[in-house]
Amino acid sequence: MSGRVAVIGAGPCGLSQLQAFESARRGGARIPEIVCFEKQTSAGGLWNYDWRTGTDAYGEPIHAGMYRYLWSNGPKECLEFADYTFAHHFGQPIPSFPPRPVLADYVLGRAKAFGLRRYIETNTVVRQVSFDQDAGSFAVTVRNRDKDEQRTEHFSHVIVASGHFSVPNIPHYEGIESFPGRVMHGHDFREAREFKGRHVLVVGGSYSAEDIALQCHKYGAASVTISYRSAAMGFHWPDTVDERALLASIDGAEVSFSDGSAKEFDAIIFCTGYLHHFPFLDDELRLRTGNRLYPADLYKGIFWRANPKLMYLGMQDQFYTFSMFDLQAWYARDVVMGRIGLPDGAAMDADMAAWSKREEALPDPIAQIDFQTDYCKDLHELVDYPHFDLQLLADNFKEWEHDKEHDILTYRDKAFRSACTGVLSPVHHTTWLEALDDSREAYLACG
Ligand code: FAD
Ligand code: NA7
Repeated sequence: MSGRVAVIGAGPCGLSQLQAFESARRGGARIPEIVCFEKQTSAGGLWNYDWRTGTDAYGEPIHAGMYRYLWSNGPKECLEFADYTFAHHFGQPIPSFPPRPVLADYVLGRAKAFGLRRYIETNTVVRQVSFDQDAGSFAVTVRNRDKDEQRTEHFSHVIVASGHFSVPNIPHYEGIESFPGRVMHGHDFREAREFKGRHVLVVGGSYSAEDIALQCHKYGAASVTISYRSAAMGFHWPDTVDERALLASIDGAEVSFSDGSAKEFDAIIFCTGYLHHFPFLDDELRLRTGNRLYPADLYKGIFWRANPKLMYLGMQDQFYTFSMFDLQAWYARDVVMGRIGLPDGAAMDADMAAWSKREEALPDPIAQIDFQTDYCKDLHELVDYPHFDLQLLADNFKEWEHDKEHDILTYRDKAFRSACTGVLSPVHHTTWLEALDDSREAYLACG
């Protein structure tokens, strides 16, 4: 078929998109020409560990934000590829909460098995995307950093898969200039041992705050205080970890909180989330949203309402990750290839309004899980992505939530059942709290 598709980013979302087209090709379909531009030197997105912070060797902002000793914060059974299972990739059953190198190996393993590399131009940054109304196509300007060359190419469709957990949101607090210790955002956190014996303040009340606090505790911080804006996470923290209301001001090493308490700290780590940041998109193409389950202006959570030839993947807040990305990618592919038609504007608006209204009324994480499950089911209905048990997957998420509430230090020691194979995973040979080696070899070694 005719058409030319640009995919921006070869992280998990971009790779899902390439996988979707490749699987159609292997099924005998004629697919459009696909070019995936990736600014890093290899695919993998955030799952690539980078020791650097700030800027990279070419002066570009570092994309990577994962740290050493990061283990999956959800069961792997909740992100398994239905067309490439963990059992298939590793050739052995593996436990439910793998460390980063193991998940990176899995994501890149599927890409290798399906030969996706051929679609990707690495070390190439997308600088500008504009839509030419008269030509009905996109002009995409990229810089190949190896060659130090800029060029513009034209595409019928653009799929933005550049992620939204990479550009940190960093608030200002009065007096912070006077703080004598380390101040950083979680995006630059790499090594928990840096905080051994230290008193650490973590600002934020979500996944990053939770996990960075746990990492600091695990690797020997003297104390960790988590300062929240809206609500305490309320887990049963170990004795050296506590939660307090939002910080109000900073005076030297002393931080005052809005509940009237104060404490001295050695370091402040902002875990205050990320910005959806697309400096390479023209204004009329740019998604503007916070981190939410149903971002506005995206029909089916994918298609830019004002111009559906532009698509976004993975822009939602995420319970579901890789499996949702696959479903989005399959759906986007089928629209590009004319297998699925888009309805008229009014029908798109009505559909988006219904999802948004439902999102606004969600009372708690369990309802949020059901919402994202239904979203995935809605996508799955129309595409030929292999069957997997989305209801079991939702049940896994809910069990995981309960495990965390029961004991935040042991939730990663639990085992879950695969929604693809039905098989219960083994329990890991070492508890998460005692496992200090996050290498693939250590993780895969038998007990
Ligand atoms: P990314 O992984 O961010 O990939 C985007 C890609 O686009 C990158 O390779 C980047 O280099 C490229 N790119 C960006 N801009 C350009 C440009 N202008 N030109 C060319 N290329 C560009 N998810 C889980 O499922 N489990 C976890 O345990 C988990 N832990 C996390 C921990 C941290 C600290 C963070 C930040 C996120 C975590 N996530 C986790 C969520 C994570 O975002 C997803 O798993 C996944 O990486 C999202 O994939 P993506 O492709 O959308 O984005
Ligand atoms: P999230 O989930 O977007 O959460 C951001 C948190 O930061 C959230 O609790 C916010 O509070 C808090 N926040 C935002 N701005 C401020 C200010 N100004 N002051 C205090 N607190 C603030 O991002 P995460 O980094 O936790 O998680 C993103 C991904 O990384 C996730 O997928 C994980 O798997 C890893 P709020 O609750 O809105 O009041």
